[in-house]
Amino acid sequence: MPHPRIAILIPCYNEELTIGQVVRDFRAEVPEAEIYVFDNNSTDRTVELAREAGARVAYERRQGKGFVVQSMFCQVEADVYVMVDGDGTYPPGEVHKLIQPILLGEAEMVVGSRLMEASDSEFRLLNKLGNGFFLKVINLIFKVKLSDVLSGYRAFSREFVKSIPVFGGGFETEVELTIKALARGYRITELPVHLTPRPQGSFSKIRIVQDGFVILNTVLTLFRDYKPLTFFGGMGLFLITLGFVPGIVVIVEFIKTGLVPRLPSAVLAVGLVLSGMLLFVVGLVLHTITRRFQELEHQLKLRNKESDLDQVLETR
Ligand SMILES: Nc1nc2c(ncn2[C@@H]2O[C@H](COP(=O)(O)OP(=O)(O)OP(=O)(O)O)[C@@H](O)[C@H]2O)c(=O)[nH]1
Ligand SMILES: [Mg+2]
Repeated sequence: MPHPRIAILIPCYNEELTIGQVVRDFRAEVPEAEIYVFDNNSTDRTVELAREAGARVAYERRQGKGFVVQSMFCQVEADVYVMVDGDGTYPPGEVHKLIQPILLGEAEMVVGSRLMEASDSEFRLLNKLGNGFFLKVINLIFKVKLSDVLSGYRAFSREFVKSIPVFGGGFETEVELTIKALARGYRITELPVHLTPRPQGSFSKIRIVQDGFVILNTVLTLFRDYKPLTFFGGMGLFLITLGFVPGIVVIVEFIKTGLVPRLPSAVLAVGLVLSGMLLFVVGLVLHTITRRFQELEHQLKLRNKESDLDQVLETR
């Protein structure tokens, strides 16, 4: 890319204490970039200070970081996108490192990981525990080795931004981006960044328990949608195995005596095995449908790439 258009996207909700400095820092780091602050009904001076610092301000009325991400991805036109929090906790100096793999075409999403060995982040304990839990679950389900799935400091390629469907309205947006990227085979690169705490008087918008449950729900829903055979098949196998506990006794007795004296055990075993098989079949059917959709999506992607290329050639 000779002159890539870079957009810095900052979702903001009441960040008057830090937003001015964040905008100025990014302006200094990447003078050629367009900086967008997406305000979400802030009741303080966030908008005013962001404008003063030279950012373009856009508004989103639906409250929640995820809704903001949806409109940012939809409205902003650029070649490289950087998303960062407005709370000044992520280092602006690392932006070049984050953009580089996108410019080189080596990744579609680059995540500033706060938890890699090289990063020396100051984390609140509950955030760290929550992050660790979701990380383990996602790494296990998708067989990857990510180190941070909730980071808010990321760079994306245009292709990624314009093709990834995000629906989550709140703080689940980060896991959604990560899981959907994995499910679509996009390349994710993680680079270490140091997280610093919010300054005195600046308040976190995350409600640990409530948002934790929303994130958990999102992970489970996406697990069901993208890995249906593992999801339903796993539950099915569990029920079938459970059915064998009363079942074995009944079978052994039947072989020895030719009788089934423990009728309740026999009924329970049959019920469990049948339910398990049903779940397994549901998994199989959904797996086939998901695969077909993945193929379709792949073909659409190829078509889009071809027409983009045609456009480039025409404009030349
Ligand atoms: N537009 C918009 N931005 C939001 C909303 N909630 C949070 N944000 C922004 O999203 C970014 C991340 O929110 P934070 O509260 O910092 O969440 P966090 O980074 O997970 O937690 P801490 O940094 O530990 O407080 C910040 O820039 C917030 O201003 C919202 O409802 N709307
Ligand atoms: Mg933050």
